[in-house]
Amino acid sequence: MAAINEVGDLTIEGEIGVLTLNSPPVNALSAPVRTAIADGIKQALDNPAVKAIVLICDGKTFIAGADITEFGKAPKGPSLFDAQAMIENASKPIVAAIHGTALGGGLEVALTCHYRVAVPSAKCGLPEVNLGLLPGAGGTQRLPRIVGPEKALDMMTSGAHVGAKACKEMGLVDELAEEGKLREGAIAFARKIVAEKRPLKKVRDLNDKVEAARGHPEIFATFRKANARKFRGFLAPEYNIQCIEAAVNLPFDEGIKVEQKLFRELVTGTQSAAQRYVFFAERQVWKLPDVPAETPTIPVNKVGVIGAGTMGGGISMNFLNAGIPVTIVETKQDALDRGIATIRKNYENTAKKGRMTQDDVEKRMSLLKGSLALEDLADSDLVIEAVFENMDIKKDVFGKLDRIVKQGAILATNTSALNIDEIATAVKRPEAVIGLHFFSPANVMKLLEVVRADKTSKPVIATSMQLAKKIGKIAALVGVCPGFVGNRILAQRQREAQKLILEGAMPWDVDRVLYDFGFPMGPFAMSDLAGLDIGWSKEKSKGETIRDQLCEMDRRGQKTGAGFYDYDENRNAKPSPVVEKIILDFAASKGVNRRAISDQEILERCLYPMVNEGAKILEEGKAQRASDIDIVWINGYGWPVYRGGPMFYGDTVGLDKVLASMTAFAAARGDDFKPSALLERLVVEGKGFREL
Ligand code: 3H9
Repeated sequence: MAAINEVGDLTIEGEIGVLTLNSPPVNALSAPVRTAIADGIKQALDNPAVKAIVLICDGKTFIAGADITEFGKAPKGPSLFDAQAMIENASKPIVAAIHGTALGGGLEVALTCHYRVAVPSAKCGLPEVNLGLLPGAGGTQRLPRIVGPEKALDMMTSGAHVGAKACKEMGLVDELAEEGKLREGAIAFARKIVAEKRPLKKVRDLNDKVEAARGHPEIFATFRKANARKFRGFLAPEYNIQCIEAAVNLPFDEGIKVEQKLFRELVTGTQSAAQRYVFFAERQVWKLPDVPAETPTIPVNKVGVIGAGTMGGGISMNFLNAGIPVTIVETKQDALDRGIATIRKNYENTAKKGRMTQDDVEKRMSLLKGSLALEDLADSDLVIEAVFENMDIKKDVFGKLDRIVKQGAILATNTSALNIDEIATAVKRPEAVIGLHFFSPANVMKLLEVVRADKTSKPVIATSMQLAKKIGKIAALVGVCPGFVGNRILAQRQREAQKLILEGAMPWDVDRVLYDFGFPMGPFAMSDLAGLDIGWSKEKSKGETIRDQLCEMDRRGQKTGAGFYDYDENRNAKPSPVVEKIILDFAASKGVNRRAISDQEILERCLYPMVNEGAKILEEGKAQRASDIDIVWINGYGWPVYRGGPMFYGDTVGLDKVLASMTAFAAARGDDFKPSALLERLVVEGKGFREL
């Protein structure tokens, strides 16, 4: 074996040269990897004994793409294009041998090879779209030439990782090797190519499929229309589509020019910067500086859930889906029956949509036990309480759990607002108490806030994070404070939204601005969806707020056909003249002189206090890092991923600008806008949150 460099080796096996890359963790196309490819291929081509070349990777995967950390830095070593040109124009056949994932630039390298062999467990994909990019190494022109424009549209705009068998069916993979025997299989395949004198197949020369689509612009029009909602606000899906159009309508080299131009636009733009940042933030969030990876964890084989309402039921489903038995406890038989029936109905609905078999439904339901006695939770490894949000009730439940549940178990609360340190005073083992704040619907929403209290032990934290991963959540570790991270920041936006409609805007103005920013809906549409009467009581209501007045008129949101908006029978929202009058009368009664409010003011008033609150959270150490706050807002509150979360957004706007606006607002409107000390310090230092 001859080393090419620190990440590449060339071995000669009879007439086959095997170029092996080994650059953990994912063989990304860093400068040394590109060098190893270019130099390794050259050596193999120069060696007269070699008749064909296999390109293979060590470690857990084939090349998983360009090295994302290199974007924006000065280029080093041979370009990817140079390495690919050497492969594609080689005088000897080159076979890509794929295991793990051939993604992005990795698949683009494989597409310049003359043949591709993969093990059945391998997956191929062009996931650049999820980084706000498009495949910028010829993938947009080569993939449609192999799989056809329709499949390329699906793959490139979803970023899906497609299994090797499906790849074989669509011609992306030429042969499947036996699992675990990729090297032998690829070498045997290469020998066969040589023996049969098969041609050097260049994907760039395959034109049948793109030519067949030429003159059919409806392929693209239909696709755009069908996905308009999904792609709203994102640049990358549209740019990917335009590249495939170019592949269909232009010669290969012209298509590459379109790809290059659009790639450059994306890679230098703010959307991709945000999406790349989120990629790393999603991985960073699991790392806990003071809870090292080797912290012992508690085996969780049995879960107890208290409360069979919407939240308790949703929480239970997460564990059932992961094959962990759940005992759910209620106080009344009918509530228990209703809760269990709802879980079954949810599963049956999934089965009806074909996303689960009836057998899967029964398997999950067989893991679920209902009970009216807390004593049945005695041998649970984890108990999650999801009862009414009332401190006395919660403390009472925890006091009982302390007496009943075995030592060593985790005692968790799903509270979204109450002080977990206080809840922990109800037990003699506060180190076992933690907050697991699920978001509704708990079986669907990705976010889990793991709330560490003062005395929570490290094994309890480590286990909670590990469990979150097991049930498919993205978890952020946060500290105890009112509303924790997510709702605490939300409160800022809600307060300003309410003030804005008093001062001069209408709910639909505020909603439109935030919708156009990229949120799935604005705060008033969200209130209508959730129900205006959450936390409202008819008996106590004195018409003191606009919400009180709406609820008193039975305008309680979508469910009553009216709230901040009027709704038709299909739940389409229309601005409401009734609400407009209520707001105007209300403002008049408070002596407010309403004025025209610009969209820019709405945006800044709603968003900058969120950035500022995030800074306070960091100052107080209630979140570990700015990017964790962004993860919370992207996964729990629909912050558009292409804007990177509130903290990234603050950096993008410029913290000096945020501070200037906050200071001006504070002068005119008081302490709600008081800038945080951290924000002020960062501006003085000329830094952003990302440099913390
Ligand atoms: C591209 O190719 C552009 C081209 O078209 C054009 C070029 C001109 N770069 O996810 P994991 C790190 S764009 C740098 O936890 P898994 C990751 O941060 C690229 N680093 O493992 C983590 O680091 P750490 C298109 C990368 O087994 C570690 O590797 N490709 C890259 O759960 C392990 O990652 C993609 O978008 C990278 N490309 O999943 C694929 N990838 O340990 C992106 C990973 O310090 N990657 N790292 O936290 C993935 O989807 C997953 O990492 C993969 C493995 C499925 C491969």
